[in-house]
Amino acid sequence: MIKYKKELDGFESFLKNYFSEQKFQYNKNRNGQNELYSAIKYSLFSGGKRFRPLLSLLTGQALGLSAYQVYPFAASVECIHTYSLIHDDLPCMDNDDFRRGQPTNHKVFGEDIALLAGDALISEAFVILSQHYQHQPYVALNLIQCLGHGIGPFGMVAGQALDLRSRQADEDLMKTIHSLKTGALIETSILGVAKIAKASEEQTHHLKKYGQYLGQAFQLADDIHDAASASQKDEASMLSVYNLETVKKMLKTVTEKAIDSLSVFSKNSAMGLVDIAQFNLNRKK
Ligand code: GRG
Repeated sequence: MIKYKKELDGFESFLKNYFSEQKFQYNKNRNGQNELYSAIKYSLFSGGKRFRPLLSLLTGQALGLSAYQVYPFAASVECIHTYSLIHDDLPCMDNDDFRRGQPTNHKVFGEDIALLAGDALISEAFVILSQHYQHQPYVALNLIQCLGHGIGPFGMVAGQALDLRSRQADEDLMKTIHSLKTGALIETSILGVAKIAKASEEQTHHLKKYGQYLGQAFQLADDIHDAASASQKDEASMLSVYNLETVKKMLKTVTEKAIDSLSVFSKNSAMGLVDIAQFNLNRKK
């Protein structure tokens, strides 16, 4: 999203700095450790869109936060997203050889190191939160709980488990799978920022609705993209229930609903959240 280059560049610098700190410099004599750090960086810096971090930053703009207040949370979300992709690609899950046009993490580093790189990214996400928000312990605790809830047995991981065991899901089950597997982290990217900003109940309620619709829209855009690129996998897709035209209409409708949920915010403050919803509507990757 070229309009938000400044925001994305700022985030990229934060993430790069964090993962190039002394503690991530490896000792050349320690084989496993240097492979682990390389595997982490390989997937973290391999051309992801940074959709969720940008979403967090734009939520911050809607709530009057500076980018610096949001970077650490956005970084922790991107660590989690990256772990989920590394693990999802493993042979015991989706068994993919390529991601973002490059060999998957386990193809380069082996299954053992890829698994550990994912594990390490989960831990690091929580270290980032506790470290960067320690001057506001209540906020830090809220963020840790919010992220843990969004990605755990009541969120993303539950969605993955359901997806693995529901090969011919009906529409209702598919919506549940998508709202957990894809939607929960998208919603968390927004709700965590509401916690940093100590947003009002009313603001949080509307942001939650926006996040739920945007999560649905993101997954529909993903299904459409997979169909167009013939990369459809053995995963729940709305295209197994509806034809392409219908799924495109559904995407447009939920995008409009997402945007309508922002009515409590001024046009100016909500502009970024409207833009990112529209970006998703038209995205090609
Ligand atoms: C807990 C192992 C585990 C998995 C969680 C996220 C996930 C579930 C699986 C990934 C499979 C997948 C492709 C889901 C559809 C939605 C999605 C997360 C797409 C990829 O996200 P993008 O488009 O990726 O933001 P980039 O490459 O831009 O970072």
